[in-house]
Amino acid sequence: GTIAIKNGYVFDPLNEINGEIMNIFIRDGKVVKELSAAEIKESKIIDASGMTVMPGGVDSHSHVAGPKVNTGRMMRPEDHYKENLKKTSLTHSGSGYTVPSVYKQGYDYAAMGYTTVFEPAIPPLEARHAHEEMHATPLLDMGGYLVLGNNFFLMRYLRDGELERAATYVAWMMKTHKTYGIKCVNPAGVENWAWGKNVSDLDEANIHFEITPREVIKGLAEINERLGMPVPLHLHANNLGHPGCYTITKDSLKIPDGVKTRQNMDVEWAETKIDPSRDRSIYLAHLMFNGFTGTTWADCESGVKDIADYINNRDHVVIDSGCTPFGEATVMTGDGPAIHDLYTLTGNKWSNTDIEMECGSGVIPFTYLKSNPVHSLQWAMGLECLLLINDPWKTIMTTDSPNGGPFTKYPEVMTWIMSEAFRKQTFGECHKWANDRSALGGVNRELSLYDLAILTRANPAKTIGMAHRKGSLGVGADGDVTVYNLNPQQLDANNYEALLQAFRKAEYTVKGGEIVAVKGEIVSLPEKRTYYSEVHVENEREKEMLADVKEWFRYYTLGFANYPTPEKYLANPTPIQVNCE
Ligand code: MFN
Ligand code: ZN
Ligand code: ZN
Repeated sequence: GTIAIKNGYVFDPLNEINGEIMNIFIRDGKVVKELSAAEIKESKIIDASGMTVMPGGVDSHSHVAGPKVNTGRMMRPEDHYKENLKKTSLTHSGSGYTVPSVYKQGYDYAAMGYTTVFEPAIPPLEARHAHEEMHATPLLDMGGYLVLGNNFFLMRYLRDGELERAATYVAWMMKTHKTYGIKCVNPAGVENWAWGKNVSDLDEANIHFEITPREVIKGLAEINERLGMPVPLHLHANNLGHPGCYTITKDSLKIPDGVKTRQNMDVEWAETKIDPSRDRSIYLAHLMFNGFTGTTWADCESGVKDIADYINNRDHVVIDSGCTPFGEATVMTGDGPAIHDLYTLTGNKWSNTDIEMECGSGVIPFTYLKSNPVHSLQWAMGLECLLLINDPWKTIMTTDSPNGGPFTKYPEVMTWIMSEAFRKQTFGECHKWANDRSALGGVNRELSLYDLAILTRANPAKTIGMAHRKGSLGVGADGDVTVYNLNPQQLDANNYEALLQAFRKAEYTVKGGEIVAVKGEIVSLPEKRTYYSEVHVENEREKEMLADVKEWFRYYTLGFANYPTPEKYLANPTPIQVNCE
């Protein structure tokens, strides 16, 4: 079919289109230059005059699938009462506020204009579960990063200096678990947590494996480029959520400085003006949670300015913010000890899991309060992450959903970064530490719709190597489009209610050329895709590596044959061919 989105103000940063009035044409799911007069007659037409048009939203870090997400759903019945959704003739019923059910999360994202979401932490042994939940999440094109920073094989290979074998192992793991990129969570520390310990320094060797966080980060960053991966190494740094953690964060970012990026995918690139390939060697997740100075919660301050200065002066880092809008959250992470810390602080019910030979995780409910000094500071720090880094192509807007708050709070975050008046309003309502202990109060920067399109579409897509089809309205891109009922000519940052309203419910969400949501209501449910990296390495290398893996696989409680995730677990499996050097 065909569709024409007419006369909207278009914001498409990958094509340097900044609010021009244009028509967007889509045929068979892809953006095309034009449609014939006959095709136009048959087309669906969206009249977007007076409205804002952007590529569909892309979320490069949101916890939406897999065992820890499901644990969050199971351990919080109270979360289900808060919001529930009645079944319609088209849509499934659903419930959940901070951790919605799979159906609801698909509808909620689409209602806000998002079409693509990547799950940031898939444990290899549980990849099937993660894929089943991605498969069941309607409307969203998805993919996930594989948790590898505390993997027995990798820690052993890296410690023994066997970089090539480690790279071959990672390539095999990507294919085997149908995942898209490399994730590293609290490197070397989660292994120690199996023994009730952690690591607190980049050069502290963990027990048994005797490998340091620095060695793991360096090894994985090098492997990432050697393999030609779509995504930079995706790092959840050590000491997360500890006062004083900003120094280890900054030092971690220095490790891959100088590792040359080599993204080598076999894809058809959509037309873009800006080079759509990734140019960063490290993606630091949820900077806010890693940006505290001080020694205790009583003396902590924001260290985001210091990290932002470093990032402003270097070109190899991209971050997502992990903003914390106030309210309820469910904190979930592969970083088990970080959850234990929050348990000792709050006494809330919590869960912790060890995934044999591979990784771990934890989950705990958490509420960010405007009356709380630290939570107010955290709110300010999340916004600092997006406003103190000068180049928007180095930042991505997230709440690390549901860690800082659920993704349905994005409209608030979008409005805070666009409106100083809205920030002032919140400063007035929250604890004074937000102002006293961060630099946010002195920031008068207000992002434009063009900047916003970078932070929520173009840059997440470019960063994770999806700009060949996402985050762009260039010819050949996927026909994913958001139309917001917002007239850029009449945009008034002081009228933040209008911004909030426009962002909460997109006027139209178009996915693959089909209208899927109108004013927040789901109107169709086209098929979705799952992307993963099929990394090609030499057969002989793989054989040799597998002989070793099979030998050690005796220690798994699972048979080797039951380890892989077959393609049938994926919705429209879409391998990205990746060529190792
Ligand atoms: C991400 O995985 C991911 O997430 C993330 O909540 C995570 O009391 C895992 O509640 C956190 N302390 C305080 O609020 C401040 C200290 C307190 C004190 O101890 O003294 N200070 C005051 O009360 C100030 C009093 C003066 C004043 O100014 O009012 C705690 C509390 C907290 C702190 C709580 N920390 C946790 C933060 C959340 C989530 C970390 C990590 C999180 C982990 N990825 O005159 C006057 O004005 C009086 C002034 C007052 C006075 O001095 O008395 C997954 O992949
Ligand atoms: Zn994380
Ligand atoms: Zn996260």
